[in-house]
Amino acid sequence: MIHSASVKSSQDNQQLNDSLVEHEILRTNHRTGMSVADLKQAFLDNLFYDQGKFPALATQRDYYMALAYTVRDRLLQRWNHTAATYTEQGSRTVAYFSAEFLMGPQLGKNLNSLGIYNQVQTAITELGLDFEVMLAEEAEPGLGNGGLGRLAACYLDSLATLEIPSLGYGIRYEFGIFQQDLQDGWQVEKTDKWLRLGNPWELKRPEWEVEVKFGGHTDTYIDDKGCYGVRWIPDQVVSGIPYDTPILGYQTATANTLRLWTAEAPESFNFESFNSGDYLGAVYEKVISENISKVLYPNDDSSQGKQLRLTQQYFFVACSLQDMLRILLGQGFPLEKFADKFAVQLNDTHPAIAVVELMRLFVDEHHLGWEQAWSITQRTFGYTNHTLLPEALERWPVELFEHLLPRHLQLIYEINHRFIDEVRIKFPGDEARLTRLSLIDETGERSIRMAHLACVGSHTINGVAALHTELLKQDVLQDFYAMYPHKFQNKTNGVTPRRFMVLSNPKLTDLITTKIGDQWIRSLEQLQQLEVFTDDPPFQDSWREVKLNCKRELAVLIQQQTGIIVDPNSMFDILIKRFHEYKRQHLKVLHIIALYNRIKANPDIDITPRTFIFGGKAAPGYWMAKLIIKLINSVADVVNRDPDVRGRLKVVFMKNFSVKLAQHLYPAADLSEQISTAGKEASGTGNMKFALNGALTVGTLDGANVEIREQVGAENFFLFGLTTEQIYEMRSKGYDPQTYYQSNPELKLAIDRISSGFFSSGDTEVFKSLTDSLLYHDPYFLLADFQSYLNIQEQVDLAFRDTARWTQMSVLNVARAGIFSSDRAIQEYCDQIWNIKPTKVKLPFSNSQESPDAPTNSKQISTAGKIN
Ligand code: 26Q
Repeated sequence: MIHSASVKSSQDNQQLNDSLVEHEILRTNHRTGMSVADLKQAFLDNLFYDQGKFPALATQRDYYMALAYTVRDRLLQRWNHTAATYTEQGSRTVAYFSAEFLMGPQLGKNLNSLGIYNQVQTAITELGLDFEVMLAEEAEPGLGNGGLGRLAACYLDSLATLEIPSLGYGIRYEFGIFQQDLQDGWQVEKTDKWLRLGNPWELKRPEWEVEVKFGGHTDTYIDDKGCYGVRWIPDQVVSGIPYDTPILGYQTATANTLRLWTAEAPESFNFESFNSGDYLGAVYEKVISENISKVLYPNDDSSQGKQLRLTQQYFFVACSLQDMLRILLGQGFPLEKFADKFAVQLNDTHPAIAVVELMRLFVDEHHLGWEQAWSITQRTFGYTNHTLLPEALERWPVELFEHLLPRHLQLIYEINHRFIDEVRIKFPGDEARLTRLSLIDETGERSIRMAHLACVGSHTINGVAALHTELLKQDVLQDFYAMYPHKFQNKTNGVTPRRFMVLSNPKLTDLITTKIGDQWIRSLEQLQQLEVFTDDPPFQDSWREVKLNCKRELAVLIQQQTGIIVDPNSMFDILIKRFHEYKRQHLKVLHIIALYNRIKANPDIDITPRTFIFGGKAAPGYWMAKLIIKLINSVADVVNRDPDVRGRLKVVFMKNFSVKLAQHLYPAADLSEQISTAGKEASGTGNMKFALNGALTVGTLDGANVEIREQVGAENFFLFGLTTEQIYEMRSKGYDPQTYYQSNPELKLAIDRISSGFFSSGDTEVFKSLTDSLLYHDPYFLLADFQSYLNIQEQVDLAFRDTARWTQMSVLNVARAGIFSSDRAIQEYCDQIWNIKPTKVKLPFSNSQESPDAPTNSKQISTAGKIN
């Protein structure tokens, strides 16, 4: 849609342009009007003409689609004007390259952005239909694993809201993250067929198809000017077809684009096979091509050099860079202006091959000299690192590269050669350093270190929380820090308040807005103004009432989904995130077992009632993570049924954690569990979502927890556990978990109860690998942190019983967490990494024709519908 030749030609055609404006004005009421009457009319129109249904035949799906198209028309209007503005002004543009975008449901979000949530709710209700059911009908696009993918989505929201021209580039996976089911307490995976019933939010743009080469070999030649060149003769060509989704800013006219690529066989696919009568062979080729964008890899921690994964990465990067060249040249810019037109951000190393592909495009296809090409390339890219786990650093076998991307391997060797020369000049005679820094890992199977490629090819390298960035500098990337200290920056993550407060917690939103107005939604630091109400009793009452309401709604959902009845007056203690040993969900389980054991030892013990809620997926191949899920469900079965407990403890596992489900969980939390081993969690973003919804955090000094604690004040944060330094020290001195096990009776009893089969109907085998790992290795220091965790949880219990104090702390958490807005983060990226300013988009006329009685703020009643 942006900057195409057809836009150009229609610009030239003044007559058509004038008619379009006139047409738009005439059609406004029918097609893009915002009043309840217009919305009703549009909905019925879409039901009739788009779905081809009259009401008696229409299904819930038809209603959802008709409503989605109604909303989409209003988005398209803004999208078209945004595209026209950017084309006209040749705006500098951010291209956010990410293998994952975890967008969440679009309907409610877009209604809020347009400011017509209430009008649409009224329109639908007046038509005698159920708006909540329509919201629940939407299949979530689960095109991401967790934090990194959701961060990309929050950043797109902020980019549009801050009116920054931007494109998100990624892959349109046919199957997103698997759907998680439970069978006998074990996770089972089901494919995520999110596209089965159609996706009303995307537009296919076949006219911008591109071709991507794979495999084959290279050749050299001398051109007619006598210049040496390299040609890549691939053995496979695949088509990339873009699908665009508009990303509307919060109550702005800016609608940016998320452009996701689908792989198809080219039109002329395997002509020879066809002609030689090998019809099935030709179809087989087609199937192979289409596999590329078939499925999202469901692991978020380890990179086991899988060819299809590298193929996916190169595929979307090659498509996106070609697309950007089309835009650049189409707007009349010379190639040399690439880095002035675009700032590309690499979301981890998944798109890092872009550094090499851009060099290939410049040098091989557009015949720039190496130095000039390299200078543009380095000025183009910024690289964000999201991990401290050594096993998560991407490496690809040289052999795989040779086979899949032979020309890129040559270019990597050349980049490496020049880089190593640079290192030699800076650190003469330091051969060990060269080995450490090289883009090629020569130990064992030779492989390409993608993080090194990203560091060398980028102007800026950033971590995602202050501690993480320090650890990158001192540890994971220390040699690069020595080489390029000026490249390193910190950009602490942020989350969008539009989805994680306004949309998901409308009652809290209203309460805040009645006190401080609604500007905080775009300027989250204004939440500070709440501080003056912290100790105001009526305000405290309202605050508690909002939280209790959210907990009641969640209790309903929990009962619907699990059959478990929970008490909304108990403390809602929530741990939701991907399952990983470093995140220590099993430390939480040890805590629960310890409390349970106390009850068993003394059934009349005075104990603060708690509802423990877990959620999250385990990578299908990660045995220990799946075993921890099974353990949670096993403990839940015993604790929830034991009459001695008298309902004072309840353990709930909510299956299939997703953005949709998350929106019901953050608002209902009293306590946010952020208990990773210090030095392991890069940042965390759930921690921010909880704090902004008034939950208090129990956490280690890890990732952004450190900054959350600084912001909200140590007295309003429940800190426990070893620091990163203490962990490093213990590890180097030789850590023995046995000393803790033997000397701590509560710890010993908790582990023994698991080993003894107490939670597994006498089966002493099922959890053996888990207890053995804790007793003999404990790589994540659960045993070392256990007592500290129990102690702080006693403080949590006490604090919760003092409702006034708890409420005060809760308000202060919200009031002081404004800095964790993704708007703040994106503003920092714009100022300090991308050097980009907003481009204002104006609609040519005002079309806000709400009926006078319709409120314009975004407000809603929350859903208690189906989640899965
Ligand atoms: C790599 C190679 C092959 C297959 C999959 C992958 C892969 C996919 C996803 C590796 C990692 C991921 C995702 C990582 C992730 O989500 N990291 C989290 O990023 C958040 C946003 O910055 C942080 O808050 C979290 O701390 C970090 O764990």
